[in-house]
Parts: sequence; C-alpha cells; structure tokens
Amino acid sequence: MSQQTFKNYINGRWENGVTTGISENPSDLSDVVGEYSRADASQTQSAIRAAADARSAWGQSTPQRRADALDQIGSEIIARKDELGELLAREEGKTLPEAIGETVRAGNIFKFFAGEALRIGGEKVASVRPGVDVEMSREPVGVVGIIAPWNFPLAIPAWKIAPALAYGNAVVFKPAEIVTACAWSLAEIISRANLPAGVFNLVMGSGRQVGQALLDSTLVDAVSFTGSVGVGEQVLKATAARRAKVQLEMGGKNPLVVLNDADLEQAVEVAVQGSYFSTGQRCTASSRLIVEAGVHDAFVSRLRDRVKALRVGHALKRETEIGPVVSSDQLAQNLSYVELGRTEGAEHIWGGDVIERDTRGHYMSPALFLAQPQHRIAREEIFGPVAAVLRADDYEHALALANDTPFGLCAGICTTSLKRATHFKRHAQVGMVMVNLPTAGVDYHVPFGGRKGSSYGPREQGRYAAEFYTTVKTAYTFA
Ligand code: TXE
Repeated sequence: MSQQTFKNYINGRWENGVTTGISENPSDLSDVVGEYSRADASQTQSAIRAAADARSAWGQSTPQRRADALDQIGSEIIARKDELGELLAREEGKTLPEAIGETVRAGNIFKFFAGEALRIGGEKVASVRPGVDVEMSREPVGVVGIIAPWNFPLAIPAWKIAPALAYGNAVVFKPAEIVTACAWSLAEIISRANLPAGVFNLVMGSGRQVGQALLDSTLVDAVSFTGSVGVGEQVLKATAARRAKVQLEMGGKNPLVVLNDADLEQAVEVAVQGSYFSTGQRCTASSRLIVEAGVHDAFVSRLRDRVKALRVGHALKRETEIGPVVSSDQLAQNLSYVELGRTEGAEHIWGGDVIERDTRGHYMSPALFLAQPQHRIAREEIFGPVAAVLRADDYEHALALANDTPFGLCAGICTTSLKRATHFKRHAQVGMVMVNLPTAGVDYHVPFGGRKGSSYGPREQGRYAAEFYTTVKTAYTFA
C-alpha cells in the first residue's frame, strides 16, 4: 500500500484532524505505513454529538437492517484477509499468519453479531398480581465510547464495535495511535455498510485529548476500554463519577502450570506458543510458567533449546516465528524488565537482548528466567517476549502460586490427570482456564474476560456481550 493520510470519520464524513501523526512499521523503521489525522477534544465532541443524534434512529432500526450491515462488514473483512492481514503485520509487527488469523477472526466476529442482532430476545413472566403481564426486554444503551489498544488492531475493535452496533448503539471509536492504518481500514469498510450518518465514528488522537473527551462527555452512555492498568483506573474513576456504564480489560500475569504427569513435549509447545508468540504482546500470554519439581529441570532444558531456536525477524518474512516488538517504548519497557530480573536475582537462562536484522526494527530475543514468586518480573505484566519459570513443590503449591497474583484473566495447566485438571478448572481464580492448551488463543463466540485486577464489568464477546451493550427494561401491563 502506498503512503496515504488516514482521516477521521465523523458524522458520515472523512475529516482532517488538527495535527498529523505517522504510523511506522516496527519491522522496518524506514517504511512509513501512513500518515494519520489527529483529532482534538473539540472534534471528538462533534463525533459524540453526531452519535447522540443518530442513536435513536439506529436503536429503532430493524434487526434485519443491522444484521445485513454487520454481515456485509464481516464478509468484506474475510474476503480481504490477505491484504488486511499484510497491513496488520506491517503496522503492528505480528507475523503474517498471525495477522491473517486475526483478520479472519475480526470478520467472524461481525458475522456472529449479525446473527445476534436477529436473536435479541426478551422474557415474559407471570405477575404476582392478577391480570398483570410482566415483560423484560433489552434496549440499546445509547452512545458507546470504544477505547482500544494496539495489540489486536482489528480483533479488539471488532469485538467491541460489532456488538455495540448489533444491539442498536451508536459508536465513537478511538484506536491506539500506533495502529491507525488498521483502524482506518476497518472504519472505511464500516463506512460503506449503509449505516445512517453518525452511527459509527472514528476519532484518532491522543488518550489525553480524544480518550479523555469520551470519558468526560455526559452524552457517552457507556465506555468499553482495553489497555493498561493505569489508564483503566482513570477510565473507571471518570466514568463512575458520572455514572456511565463501563467495561475494562487490563491484562494479566497468566500462569501456566506444568505437572509431573504432563506430556512434556506438548507442555513445552504450549509454553512457547503462550509465552512468546505474537511477541508476548497478548493480555492472555503465559508469562509465569509454574513447573512441578519432578519435571522442572527437564522442562527448562527443553524450553531453553526451543526458545533459542525461535526465529525472530521481519513480520512479513515467511520463516519468521516471532515478529518485532511494537514500538521503541514497549522495547524499552521489556528491556528494563530484563535488567530488573537480573538485578533482583532471577536466574537468566536465555535472551532478552536487542538484536539486529536486515532492516532496522524493534527486535529482541525472547527471554527466559528462573524466578522467585516475589520477583517483579514474576508479578507485573511486561507485555513482551519474557517468561519466568517458578518451581512448585507439588500440585497444591502450583495452584497457590497460580492464584498468587493481583490479576485473574487466564490460567492454564498441562496434565494428563483428569482429577487435577478438574480441580484446577474449579479453583483457578480467573475468567478463563485452559487444559493442555496455551493461555492465549480463544474462540470468538464465547465470553472473554477476567477477575480481580484484570477486568471490570460484564464480559466481552459471545452472547454475554449483551449484558454490556444493552439495558434491561421491565414492563407491566394490566389488561
Ligand atoms: O496502553 P494505554 P499502551 C499494557 C502493556 C503496555 C502498556 C502501555 O503493559 O506496555 O499497557 O500500552 C488510550 N483517557 N497494555 O500505551 O496507554 C490510548 O490512547 C482515555 C495491556 O498502548 O493504556 C489507547 O487507545 N484513554 C493491554 C488505549 O487507551 C486513554 C493492551 C490504551 O492505551 C488515556 C495494551 C486517557 N487518559 C497495552 N490515556 C492488554 N493487556 O490487553 C491513554 N488512553
């Protein structure tokens, strides 16, 4: 794709912002993906007003119309998976197969919610009073502000925008600034889906201006946010102060438990995939590998060999298994945690170095440490290709370590024992549990979300998304 300026989409028109920004290719910093228009708070307010004006007509549109629009969007995304996947890999740095997979997922999410638009139902129950009918129905919430991160530039916006539109809400979408080409491409597809002007708006710009305007506007009825813990807390405070509905997804420090009875080869593959693929930039990444004493040394030795052999490189090269880190800020954060791991006494096994490739990019070798539970590298979300192994005396100790975290998004276990797997599924304090599967990599049609410090508010995805994107009305009729 040649270089172009990506504009904001406000009230059915493409608009320039007040300044411009540049989107770079993290695999090759000489490759500018595009220039984008950065909006300010006042342009964001225009988008919010447009959404507020459009919400009622869209909320009353037929489910068929909404289903048709979402189906068209999903079909186009899937039909263009190779081109959009390439753009995604170029802009975010995940490998081409990962990026194409994400693109198809985004398309499937729109198609899933096309079906859900037709399935919006209610309930009728007997009243406790004679001659009275009671009905419960779901109505749109109104204007939804969507604040998205960079790590899934198509799938995360899709799993917020699709249910918002399916259930009849108007949307103001603010993407992360480093993935604006992907955001614009998605918006461009949505702009041709025959939605009334104002129902869907794209506003690109800083969190401080665009994001904050969404949080503060009394016209925004609900905010769905995915990103860091710190910003999530600000989102929560601002929305709670004006009693807006809010949903937060803020990451994790997900454990993968490997028991003595595990299939070791499978466990190593599960760990490599969960810890390092997508450059570790997944909220569901397994960054704590909790290994039972009997297999600890064998597991670490096999994992080290496997990690050493991982091919880090340009996201668009066929042989690449791990793409670059997304940005210089994220690379600096990863390297500072590698340094911290060393200084706080974790045993460095492999990697964590800046590496050079043919093109200048944010490349680092995947890092592996043996850590203690109190080490910060074993407690804080790093969001890069860095994993810490913790030794567990037995299963009970492993479970206690798995739950010893302020986060609670996902937890995995590798075992051949049905008894242990079942116990773990019951007692892991998380929103999602995996048995003999990587912690990262979930289906698109079932709920996604966590407990404790990872998430707040109703679940995302699947039919459970209705909890957030609708509000319930109870109607009484005496006849
Ligand atoms: O996140 P931010 P960033 C974590 C990960 C990463 C760190 C920073 O550790 O290293 O966060 O990433 C918008 N009001 N995760 O900088 O800042 C911002 O513009 C309203 C984990 O990308 O939280 C962007 O659109 N909005 C996570 C979005 O919030 C604001 C995925 C997220 O940005 C705002 C991504 C404000 N005051 C990062 N400030 C996961 N685990 O899934 C910023 N934003």
